[in-house]
Amino acid sequence: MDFHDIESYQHPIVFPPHMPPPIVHDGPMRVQINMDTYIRTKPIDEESCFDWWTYNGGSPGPIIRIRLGDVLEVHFTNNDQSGMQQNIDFHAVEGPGGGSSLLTVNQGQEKIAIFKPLRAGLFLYHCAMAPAPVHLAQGIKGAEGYNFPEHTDESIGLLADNLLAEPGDNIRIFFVNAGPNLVSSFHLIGGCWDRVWREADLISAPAQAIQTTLVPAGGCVVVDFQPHVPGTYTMVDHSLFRIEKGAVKFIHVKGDPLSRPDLYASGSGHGLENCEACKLHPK
Ligand SMILES: [Cu+2]
Repeated sequence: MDFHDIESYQHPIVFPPHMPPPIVHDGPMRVQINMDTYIRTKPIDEESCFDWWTYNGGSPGPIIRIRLGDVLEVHFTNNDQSGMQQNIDFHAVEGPGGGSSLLTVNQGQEKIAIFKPLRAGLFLYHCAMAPAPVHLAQGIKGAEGYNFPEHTDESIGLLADNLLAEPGDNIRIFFVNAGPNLVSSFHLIGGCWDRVWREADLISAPAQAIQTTLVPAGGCVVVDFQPHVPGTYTMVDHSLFRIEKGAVKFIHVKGDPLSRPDLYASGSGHGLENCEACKLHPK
């Protein structure tokens, strides 16, 4: 069947931590997404700004969510103000450059490429123009997912940059290590990953009860956590010096941490105590 004979729909532009809506179509579809790239200056703290090289203004770029059997039609325009060439290497695309050979665009140019992903999973996409480590470090990357696990569609409360949940919720995290150089030891302080689709292998059954999972540079993982005890949990790279570089996020589970004395209690009548200016265990 020719790609053009397949019914098409426009993929929405949705940035993490939000997720594109669940897929409702039955048969294969031609999923069209309009992507572009430009430089966007944004603050990274109170004092400094950074010139992000973005997809659609985001770093990371929009999440692409399709189903195996669909074809992906990417319309890619280079709106980069500096005149650089840019492209997209999709880790899920089989063929030279993961598609980047078809999507290398000059300033002001648009190219269209059509791909049929062959494997389920969560994948990185990124710009692969030389020098690729520089392009990645400048932020030009994103995530694509094919056949996410069941029950990926429930919404989750967001509190600023951090996750807000209730005891008993299933918290699912789609974690991408864009690299380009270092591996990540993804750990949850105060909890444990109940299910781990290691290296985002969504075809095999998930591993269970993993304290720290290794995510390679240019790789991903999908994890579930079902909290029982209220309180604040901290997602870190257990190479903990990276906390000082910002590699830390929190899951706030509503309620009193001492409301589950069957699981977590003081034997001496003391309350919770955290060190001053603690970046790991905020109240
Ligand atoms: Cu680039």
